[in-house]
Amino acid sequence: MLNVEEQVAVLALPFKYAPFLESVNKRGLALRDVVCGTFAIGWFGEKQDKRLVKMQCFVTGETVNLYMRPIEGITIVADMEAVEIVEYEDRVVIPVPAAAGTEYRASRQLPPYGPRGKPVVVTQPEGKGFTFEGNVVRGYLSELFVPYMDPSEEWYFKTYFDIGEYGFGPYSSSLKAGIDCPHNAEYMDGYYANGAGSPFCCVTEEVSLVVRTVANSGNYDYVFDWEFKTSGSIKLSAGRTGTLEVRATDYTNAEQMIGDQHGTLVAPNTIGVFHDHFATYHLDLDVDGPENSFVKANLRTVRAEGCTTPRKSYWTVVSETAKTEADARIAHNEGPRASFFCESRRKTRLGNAVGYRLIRSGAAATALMSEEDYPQKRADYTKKGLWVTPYHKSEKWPSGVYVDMSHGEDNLAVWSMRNRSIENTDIVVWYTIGVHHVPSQEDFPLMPMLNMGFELRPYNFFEHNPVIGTQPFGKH
Ligand SMILES: [Cu+2]
Repeated sequence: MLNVEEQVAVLALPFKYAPFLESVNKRGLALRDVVCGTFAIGWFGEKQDKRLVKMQCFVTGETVNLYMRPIEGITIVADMEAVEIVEYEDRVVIPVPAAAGTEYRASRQLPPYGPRGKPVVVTQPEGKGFTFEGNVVRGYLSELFVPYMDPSEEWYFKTYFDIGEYGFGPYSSSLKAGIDCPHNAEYMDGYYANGAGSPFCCVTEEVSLVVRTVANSGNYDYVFDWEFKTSGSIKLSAGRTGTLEVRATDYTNAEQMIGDQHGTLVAPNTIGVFHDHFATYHLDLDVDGPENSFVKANLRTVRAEGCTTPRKSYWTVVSETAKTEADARIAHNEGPRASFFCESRRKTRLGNAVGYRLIRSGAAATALMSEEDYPQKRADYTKKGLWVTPYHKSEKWPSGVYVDMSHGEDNLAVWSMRNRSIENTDIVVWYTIGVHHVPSQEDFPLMPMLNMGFELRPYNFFEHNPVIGTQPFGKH
């Protein structure tokens, strides 16, 4: 992992490096307006004996939206141990996109303004309806793989493992009442090595209970919600907002762009590059105790032969309990299937196995890079949407422990090759929600929030609908 301190140390290097100063000068930019960022270099088959990182620089000047103003065409490689630039190339000069139109702060917008929203007030006249009492579910977001689809010199390596390479903890945002969470929310502090604690998690009631954290991953802001409903359902969502990662270009109109493209023209001289978001959740669900099994509820069409009615067909559920890991590696496009669920050996009074099911949402993209491509090897678990492993305390992060410059030798797909038994044991479900992001002009200069998620829902867990019998609001 790249820690904050070592990234800060190498980020000072370009400003003392003569060839870079010359590149800035050549482009007619003011050095005081230039800021740089560090980018994990990945692994592309080469032998590595140094901890290297690449840098890309941006121009601020009249805007705070520096991500919309990349300085293109320059490759800077730094050695993080030696804290020195070890490779530098200024390959091509491409215009830096203009600052005009990139401002997103409400206070800096100019007329004509859009319609004004009416105030919304959330009140709980009788106080909060919850108390904190230990853990409910052991689950967390374990990796976020974001590969970009531009194979050019300055972009090919941009295949981020946001959690394994950078971590989300150090980049968690302090949450502000009324902006990040409603006014009735309660906050919890987070603590990280090498970082000061700050409110990083809020809990709020909006009929259901929502636990929210926000992380800034470079240009992206991610909003992670766990919504606990009174029905026993848990909705997990990963919202994305912030700014696109854009590439500067000579193009000023989409009609000039012909041939194989790697993005959408979202502003003059600005291409929003195609990419994916694969968010992998580690879900250690203990449904009525740790010993669970994973069941696939497959739907099968049956021809209604020999029936006395005119119907020709119907579908039915053919359940299949996964015995080993291989039985539970599931691609998102496999089906048709009613659901997957984890069940315990305990039964309801009616004799159904007690369980929780996982309901997929529309965010079911799977990796489209070829299997021999290096970023894909490092994240080959993204070829499947769901994996089940027996719980093992060292298997926490699906892309491995040492993700920066990893070769894909220690990851979920590798562990799962042992094909261990997963029946009636403490199992972990690894579920990946995926989106292929084809940017559009609405994503500029700041993207509206896009949510992707899934739901964990009781499946014969209760004897009947648990909401029946709860008192309506305000009734005593
Ligand atoms: Cu995106």
